Amino acid sequence: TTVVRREDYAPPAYWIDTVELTFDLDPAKTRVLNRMALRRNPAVPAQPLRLDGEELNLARVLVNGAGCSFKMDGGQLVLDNLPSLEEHGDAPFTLEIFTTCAPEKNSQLMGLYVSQGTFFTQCEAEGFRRITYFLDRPDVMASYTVTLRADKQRYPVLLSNGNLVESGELADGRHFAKWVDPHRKPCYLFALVAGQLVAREQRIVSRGGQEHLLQVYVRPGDMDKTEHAMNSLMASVAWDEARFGLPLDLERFMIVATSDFNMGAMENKGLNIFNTKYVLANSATATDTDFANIESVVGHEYFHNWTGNRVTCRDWFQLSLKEGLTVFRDQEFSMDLCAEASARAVKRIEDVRVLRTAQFPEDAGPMAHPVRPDSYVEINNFYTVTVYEKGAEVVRMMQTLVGREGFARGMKLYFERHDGQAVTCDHFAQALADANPDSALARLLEPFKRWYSQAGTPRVRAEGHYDAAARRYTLSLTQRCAPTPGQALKQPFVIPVALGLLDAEGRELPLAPEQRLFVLTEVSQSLVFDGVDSEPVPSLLRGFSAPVVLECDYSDEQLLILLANDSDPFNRWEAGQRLALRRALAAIAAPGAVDAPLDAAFIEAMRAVLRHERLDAAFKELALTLPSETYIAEQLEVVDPQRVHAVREAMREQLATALQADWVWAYEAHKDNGAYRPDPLSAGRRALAGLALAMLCLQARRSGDAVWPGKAYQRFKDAGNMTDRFNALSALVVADHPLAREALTRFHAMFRDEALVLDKWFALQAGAPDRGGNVLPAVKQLMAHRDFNPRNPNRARSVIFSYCNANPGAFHRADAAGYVFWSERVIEIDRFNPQVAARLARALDRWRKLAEPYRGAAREAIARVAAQTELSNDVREVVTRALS
Ligand code: B3K
Ligand code: ZN
Repeated sequence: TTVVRREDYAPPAYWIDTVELTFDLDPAKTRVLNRMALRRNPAVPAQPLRLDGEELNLARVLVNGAGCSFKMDGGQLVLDNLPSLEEHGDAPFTLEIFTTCAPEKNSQLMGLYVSQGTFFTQCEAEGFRRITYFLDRPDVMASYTVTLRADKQRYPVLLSNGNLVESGELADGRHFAKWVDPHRKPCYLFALVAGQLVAREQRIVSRGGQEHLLQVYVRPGDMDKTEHAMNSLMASVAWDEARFGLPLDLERFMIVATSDFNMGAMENKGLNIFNTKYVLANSATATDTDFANIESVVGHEYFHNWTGNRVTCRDWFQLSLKEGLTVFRDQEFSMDLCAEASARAVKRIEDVRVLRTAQFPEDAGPMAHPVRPDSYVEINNFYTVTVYEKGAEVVRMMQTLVGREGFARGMKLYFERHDGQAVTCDHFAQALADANPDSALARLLEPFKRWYSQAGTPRVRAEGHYDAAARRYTLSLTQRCAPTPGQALKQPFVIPVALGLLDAEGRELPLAPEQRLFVLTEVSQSLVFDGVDSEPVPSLLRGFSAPVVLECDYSDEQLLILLANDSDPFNRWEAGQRLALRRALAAIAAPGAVDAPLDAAFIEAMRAVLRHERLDAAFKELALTLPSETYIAEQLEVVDPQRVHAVREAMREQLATALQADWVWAYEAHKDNGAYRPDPLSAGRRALAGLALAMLCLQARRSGDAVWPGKAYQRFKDAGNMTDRFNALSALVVADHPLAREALTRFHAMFRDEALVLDKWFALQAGAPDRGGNVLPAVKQLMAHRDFNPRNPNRARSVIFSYCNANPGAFHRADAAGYVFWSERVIEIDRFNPQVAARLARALDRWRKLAEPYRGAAREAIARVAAQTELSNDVREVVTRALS
């Protein structure tokens, strides 16, 4: 294994100007002719040409049409006799390379592979080298012409990037299509698709009057699930034009769905390839969450067309240049599509919840890395929540520092300067600062960029002091950040703290605009507010203005004031989470058996939120959902996962029982039966009705009441959409009611031909609350089910990841059986799909925090994986870091 370091970056020794690819597609043996025009990069000392390749069979190499000598070195094809190496030999030259590969044997799903009889490609980050020998690095940008040849019956649709310029018949029932991409691009954005597909089409006219053809390609039976993806695509095109003045730069924009895909989707130029999970939806098969995810992933990939494709990354360390920025853009897009301000806030809370439950643990664990990493063994391991979600928060902080208009100005300058280039995160930050010379960002640019270079989640401690005689309130803020691998000491971060002050009645105190945003730049700073008549309650980090942990010794009374009154919906929700967390931590620390962790004041506060007349349903659902086990565990030095699970379950049962009548009201008042629309408002009503039903079934489990499980079963059968149906099914499964079995059987029978729905069926069972260790045996049974197939990433995730990564109460078993299962699956999956295996390997990242006997057993399980001689770089890097 070799470590790649950011500081070792060197520009390429050659440029590739044009690429002509010709494919003879055959699942067993595809022939690829790659004809390139190259020239030496005069800025770099003359040296041999080294082309990357992986699992290719090389047939022939021609330079300027003639045979030439070459050698192989660690997978690379090395040409040291090139004309341009001779003196004054800087003239362009052509290189033709003939190779073959075996797409049907490609189980890694990187490069060219076959899924259900259709050819697909995935090249990011380094998959293009599995298609042909190339300078497989993002700073080499070329113009592509692609000819696809294949059997016409089996592969009637032949797609690649750009525009179709020619197509026709060939001998022997074969046909061809020739595509020209008008834009230069790095090879990771190359794509081809060939198979039996149908397309939903939509013609649109952009603001500038240009016409475009939008297409969503799916398998013939799935046409009835493409409307939402197309609507999302049209909304994305309109939004990028309206908000950033960025138009669609292609005549044709295609999305193609495949059921075998390692991640969510891929932004290949003009030919996005998607996991079916993020394309296919109708009200009968997809939940509100699916609809929302499709909207944001379609948006995300579309927005990459500018942030990623027009301006790309110089090297893979700059990944967040495109990913952080594009996540920020898709989050803003989803928020801007919300008609109501309350729905925007709900989206923000959901995004922060992801950050805190997934990224904060990453930042505190063995895989912690800066938003711009300094080194990697396998780049695929660095498509992380840090690079994506924390990266998006870094961009959002910049917007906070320059304002929304200033940010739009900065984006404009960024494209003026860098369109068509491969650049670094510094270029982006510099453009934002230069476009806003009077802003705090311009003043603080260098220290601000520590967000890119320092890993770890800063903790900000806030302490308020009220001086009644002087009518003065002083707030002192202190920051610190724990060491992370390779970074013992940290410089202070630039932390924008949006804030407000409330009086004891919950009224907002008037503050000047500059007082509402404080930028913390030192280790410790104080803010003074004069003319304050009584001790205020500070509302800090409004809207989650920075990705930090805020420590503040609020009293319960203060939190109750914030929960009931804060004008900032995020902090209103946060106050409720703090109250719940405080109770959870107390019950975890208390000796003896878990006993009623919740007190009357908390329960009454929750009742007031649930019954509130003006709060909307989506917010109520979030506020009444307790912090996750993962989030609770992160607050502890030493974690006993069973104790955490027991406490949280006890809290849920208490809420279910104490608010029984309120849950009945909530269910009856929010279970609409009208036509389904996936808008945030009605989705919020369904979410609250779903939570209420789950609580009612949980309560029934304790009381032995049969009415609510019966109603849930009825609801399950009669539901007019998947959200309501699945929520009812889930309520029965989570309550472990005898009717759950029957409902599961029925559900499977109803959707036996809907792969994405079966994924839900598997995931629900593998993620169910553990009762006396019953989940692991159930998971093993699910793996023996005829519909289980570990080689399909969605299916593997729905069973194995739902258990190992998303069900801590069932996974962390005192008998270590969960860990043994995990190690077996990591080793097994690694043999055919290292990327998926490496994700699974991350399930034990936080093993050092575990109490015994979990800690020792987890360590052993990781060591067992590490002891394998035949491990991929992907898994090797994860387990090595976990043990170091
Ligand atoms: N850029 C791709 C991710 C590729 C992952 C490669 N291991 C999807 C996205 O972020 O939009
Ligand atoms: Zn992306």
